[in-house]
Amino acid sequence: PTPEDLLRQFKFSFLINQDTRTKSVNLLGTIASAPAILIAEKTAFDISAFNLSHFPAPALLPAVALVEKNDIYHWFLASTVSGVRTADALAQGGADVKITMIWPATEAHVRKYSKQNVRMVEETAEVYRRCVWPYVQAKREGGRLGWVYNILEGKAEAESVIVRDDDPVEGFILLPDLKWDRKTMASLYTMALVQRRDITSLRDLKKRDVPWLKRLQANIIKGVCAKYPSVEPDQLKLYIHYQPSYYHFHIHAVSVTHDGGMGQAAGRALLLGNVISQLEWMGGGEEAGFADVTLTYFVGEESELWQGVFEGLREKRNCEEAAAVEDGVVGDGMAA
Ligand code: M7G
Repeated sequence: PTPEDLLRQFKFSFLINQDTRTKSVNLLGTIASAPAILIAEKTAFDISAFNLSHFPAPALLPAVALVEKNDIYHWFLASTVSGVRTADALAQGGADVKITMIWPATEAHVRKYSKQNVRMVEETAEVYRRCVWPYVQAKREGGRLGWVYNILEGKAEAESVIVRDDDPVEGFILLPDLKWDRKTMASLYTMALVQRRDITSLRDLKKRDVPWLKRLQANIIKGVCAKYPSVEPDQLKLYIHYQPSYYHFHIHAVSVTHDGGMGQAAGRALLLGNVISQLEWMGGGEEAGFADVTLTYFVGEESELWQGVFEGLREKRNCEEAAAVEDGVVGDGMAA
């Protein structure tokens, strides 16, 4: 038999592994009674041969079903396979593509989703106060939090909410993240938006918030595990982004098996447990907190933060360093 014939004879026994990031499965089975392993991986979109202006050919998708819509964000499950034509077939696992539609998209969205170089930056407490805080404030006032307020006020995604606690101080709303297809448990991705509107990001957390953060941590874990009984507390990873894309404090609660790529990388994600411990052991009184420390992280060169703050600081530092070297050279010459 040809290798193709052998492949077709594969009899499936077990799924032995799954990778939600590479979208691959490792299957154990038999071919002609001998053990066989198949590693099946979805291929990357062919951006050369394919006419991308027609991808994913929405007009031609055999079936498409809206998962959720909030403000300018919409996400769908769809099928590119002609056999899957009905919403029922999609719901039964026939969807092979998840599509997020941002419409109407702003310039900032185009930048965020475009390929770009990435730079490490060091944000001191002073740089934060002087240069970054005005940017954060402008972002908060720029209407980018519409989708967050829709959720908090019950105007969007209300049916999907896992936990709703409306207490203005203690409260939070736990719900599936837009990134999750809501069916693959290995890539479970939820988020908790706090009711408080006075915390823009990690930078605003203080020692006095430790008890509140601990209660939040426990309640998020309890909420996810109650909703999805197959998940145990130590199978969840809780983290905070710095910088976040949206300046209303929120916590990500994700399956520990899911590889979240750059969004979980050092330089972007901080584990909630470590944040709490760092605050607890920080010197100073109750008002001490992350506003006082230097934070190192990465930013994209297309971001407003890079272009408006850090690129300029880098140029200034380079100039100062060049001047110092020059001074050094002149100094040495004179000494000789
Ligand atoms: P972030 O840390 O501010 O930035 O997280 P990131 O988007 O760069 O990760 C915001 C989180 O909110 C992300 O995980 C988004 O996928 C998620 N998210 C964004 N929007 C617009 C929505 C939405 O409308 N609904 C839900 N449920 N999640 C969203």
